[in-house]
Amino acid sequence: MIEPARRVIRAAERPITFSGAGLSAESGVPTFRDAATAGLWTKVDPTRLASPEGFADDPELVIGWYAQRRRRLAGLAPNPAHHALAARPDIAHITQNVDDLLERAGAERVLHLHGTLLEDRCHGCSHREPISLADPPPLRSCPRCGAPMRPGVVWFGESLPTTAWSQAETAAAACDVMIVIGTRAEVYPAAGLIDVARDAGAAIVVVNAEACRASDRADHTLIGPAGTIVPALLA
Ligand code: BJW
Repeated sequence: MIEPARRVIRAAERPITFSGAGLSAESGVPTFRDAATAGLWTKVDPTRLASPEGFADDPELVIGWYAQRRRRLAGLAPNPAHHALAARPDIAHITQNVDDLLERAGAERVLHLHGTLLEDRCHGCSHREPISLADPPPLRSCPRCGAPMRPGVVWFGESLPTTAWSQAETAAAACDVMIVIGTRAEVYPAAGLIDVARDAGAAIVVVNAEACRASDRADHTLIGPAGTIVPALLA
């Protein structure tokens, strides 16, 4: 089943990827919604931990949860899917992931739609600071305005980073193949990029451990682990 998709990708002039948590799952990063693999949202309430309201209610709880995730990420490594993608500098990457595993594998063109765990930003002003994953900071105040600092990620109800979003929309509208990897494609507006690419005439290739909403919009769906399928697809 992989050969037709491989041919489409080989012939592409402007291939891009759109990825989610499943890309990093084999590196040991938990996904969000997988019951079988204890996705994050199956254990904790996203409205308490990944929303401005949750942060206002209990900032210590939120900062502590992100500190655990950051320390865990510090000890992880890119998997064969990240390496295969990074080995293709002609492919641009749009990711919902807040990890840096694509970059650690050597990928240079990566747009992060949901921010990054590698920096904090002020909850009140535009101040940003890089942080250490291995030694994440405790709850603290912004040195500029005094509001609390929080992880530089996008929570529910928050806008996506303007530059990354507009570059992603442009890339999706201009690509001729979009490889969708490891996402249930349920979170918007990010998931809408699949429609942007498809409506512009791009072929959609989905690599996912299960059938998902993206499969309905795909020309080729490959069900299985990204760490095995992506290297074979790009070989
Ligand atoms: C494997 C595998 C392996 C496993 N190999 N595969 C319509 C339009 C616009 C917005 C909305 C809308 N409807 C609703 C909304 C609001 C909301 C939303 O989309 N909600 C839905 C849940 C319904 N969206 C928002 O709030 C967004 N902001 C927004 O809309 O702003 C506009 C606005 C602003 C102000 C006022 C009014 C409007 C923001 C969304 C932010 C999402 N944030 C999170 C958390 C990031 C921080 C953190 O990490 O803590 O981002 S939530 C979480 O979901 C995270 C992810 O990036 C995102 C997507 O998850 P993903 O990657 O798809 O993971 P999973 O677990 O769902 O799927 C993994 C898949 O991989 C599974 O299928 C597995 O089977 C597979 N897999 N192992 C291959 N080895």
